[in-house]
Amino acid sequence: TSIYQEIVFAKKNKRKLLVILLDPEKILVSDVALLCSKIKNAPVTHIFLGGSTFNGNYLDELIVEIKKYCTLPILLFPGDHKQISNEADGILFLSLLSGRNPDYLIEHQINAVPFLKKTDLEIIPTAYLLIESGTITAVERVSLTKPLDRNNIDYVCQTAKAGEFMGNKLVYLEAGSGAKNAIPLEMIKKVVDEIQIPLIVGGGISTQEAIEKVFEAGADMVVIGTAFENDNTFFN
Ligand code: 1GP
Repeated sequence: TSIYQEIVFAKKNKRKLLVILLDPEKILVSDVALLCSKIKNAPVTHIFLGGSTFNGNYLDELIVEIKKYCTLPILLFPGDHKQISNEADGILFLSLLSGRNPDYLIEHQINAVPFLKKTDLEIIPTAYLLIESGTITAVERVSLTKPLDRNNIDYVCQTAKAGEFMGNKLVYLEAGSGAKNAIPLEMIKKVVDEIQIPLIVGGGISTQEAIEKVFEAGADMVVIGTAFENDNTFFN
């Protein structure tokens, strides 16, 4: 079975999925063994690997090293086509539907094709929606796009639904790494009612209680980056 089928299966069975986002820029290959021992003690189901500014150096080596210690599925979460490695299991093929920069809607995706054709990665088309979070986050800075208004839930729902109609398999509501304000729970509930496909929520989620609330609101996958980066014992 594919990683995506397992995500859909988990959604159907209301089994919540917890993702650790690792930013390759912040990890040394020599740190991986220890890092993986911490991940093993945590109720984590998937690893996302990527960042807005990573140049792709050592990505293969890093993934090979992670796979020595950890059997969780690794999905690339790339900022651009330089962050593609056949050592991973799959890739979120993101389209930044909240923004109006054609580079992040289609140009990077086109440029990724020659690289993707050399891999057997599972490709999961994902509608990626950046939501305003009280601070300017890396996604906004790097993509040169404005996030969606966090108070205009109807428009966010419409965008998510458009993403589904376009054939995306996942919707990712992103507040941005280290966001001051995470995605509003009310927004998560409304988007879940609107779409049939699984929903990923991330950005600025920094406590166990917050994770629980996001799951209760209906998210299928929750992504934790900064909280685990700052404290490797976060889940213990
Ligand atoms: C960012 O959604 C992820 O792309 C995770 O954000 O670093 O704030 O947990 P945090």
